[in-house]
Amino acid sequence: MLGACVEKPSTLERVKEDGVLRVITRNSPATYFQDRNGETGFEYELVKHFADDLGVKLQIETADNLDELFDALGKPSGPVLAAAGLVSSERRNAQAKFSHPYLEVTPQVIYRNGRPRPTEAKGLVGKKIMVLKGSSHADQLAELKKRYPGLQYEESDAVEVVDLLRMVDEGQIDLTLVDSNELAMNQVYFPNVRVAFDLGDARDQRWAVAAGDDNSLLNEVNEYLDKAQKNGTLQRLKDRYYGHVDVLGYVGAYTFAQHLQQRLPKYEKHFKSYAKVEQVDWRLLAAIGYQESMWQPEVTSKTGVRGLMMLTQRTAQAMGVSNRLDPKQSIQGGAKYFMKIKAELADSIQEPDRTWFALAAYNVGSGHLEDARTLAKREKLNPNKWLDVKKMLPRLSQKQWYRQTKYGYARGGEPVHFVANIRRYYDILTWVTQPQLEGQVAEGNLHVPGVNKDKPAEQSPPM
Ligand code: BLG
Repeated sequence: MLGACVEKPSTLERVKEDGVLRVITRNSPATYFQDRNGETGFEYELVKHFADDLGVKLQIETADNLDELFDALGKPSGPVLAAAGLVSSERRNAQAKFSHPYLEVTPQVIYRNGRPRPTEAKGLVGKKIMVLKGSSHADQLAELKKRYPGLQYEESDAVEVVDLLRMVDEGQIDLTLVDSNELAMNQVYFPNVRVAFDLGDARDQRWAVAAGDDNSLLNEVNEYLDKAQKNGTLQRLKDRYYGHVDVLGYVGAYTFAQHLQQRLPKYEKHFKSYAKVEQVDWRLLAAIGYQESMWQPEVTSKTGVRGLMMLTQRTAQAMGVSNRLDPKQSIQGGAKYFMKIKAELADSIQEPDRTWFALAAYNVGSGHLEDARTLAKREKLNPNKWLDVKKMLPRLSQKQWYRQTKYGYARGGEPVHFVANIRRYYDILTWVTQPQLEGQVAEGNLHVPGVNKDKPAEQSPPM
């Protein structure tokens, strides 16, 4: 009988034959959620790169809690890989085999600003604490309870990390435990949550295959993760999803969260209506407005530039703005000016760099930006790439360089920060706001991805 001597295909062979990689994850901002462009999230993007690398489609499935996730992974007809911010532990090693690490996270105790702040494990006793059921944080608390029998906590499978943070933010519970990356991403929604202290050492997140699985897929995963580490893919993802607290600082991140709730709703309709007129994403205009004035219509810079979108007198005149302090006019003028200078950029500059160049020109002027492009050419750098031109811009404030340029001295460092900050605000705004639907100009549509109402279908259609 021929069949008897044919070996069972390995998991990797099966994946390649089927042309589909079935991955189980969790629906949360730090893993997988839906935004304006459809499916997104740190785990999603990384695992999508991996599926592309294998040349197969990705099929995402979601589990409601971690116990369910490991159960599904163990089933013969189940998903073959788990990518869900998992940390290996002795208990889990019986259920799964873990990959090389891709992200280091620290468990953090979270409290509400203004309430008593515990600074060590002992301080958890007597507090109302909730964590995710089956999480590594629940394991940590179980371990601590041996030392502090008075410690009480609730494990819930009815909530997600965002719910836990909201409960702390609103004062329904005193404390929770989340990983540093989850806090980094969610800080912008919850202005009152703060880190009390790190509970234990940093730990590595890893993907997992079922314990009983052969090693074919795991080996492939490991090779891929090593490659993503070396070629910068991982770093780029980390920076996009978790880097904004590093860039803005904790104070900046919660200040932004506060302003998002208190200030943006007043101007959202203007951003949307002029974005529609100028055919630009309203959230990019809002990000410019935040960088310029923190959404304050009456500010004036040391150099006399004024208003929500910080127009110079000359720009205001050219754009037909009679009162720079009128937020509506300022947004209208800013939007129009931004699109005008963008349209005037050289055709050789492609998106997304084109947007970053236009932002730089908004801040430093098109002439100075052109000077920086010329310096880039002289240095054999690419004058059409933002990464290269931004290295040249700071030279415009050094005499040895600016005296060789057409337009001379400029505060060249400013547009570099300007663009970096706006990109950061724009990223955050795209996570926390709904896309603008055709013809719709609605106010106050802030939302938090990962909460149940946004839950995507259990089985996503193949892409
Ligand atoms: C920009 C103008 C550009 C102008 C450049 O200055 O203002 N942009 C706007 O008005 C929207 O038009 O280019 S030029 O016309 O080609 O010369 C250069 O002059 C504004 C910048 C200046 C900046 N903020 C928008 O980003 C600013 O105020 N910097 C000073 C900050 S402080 O006073 O040191 O705090």
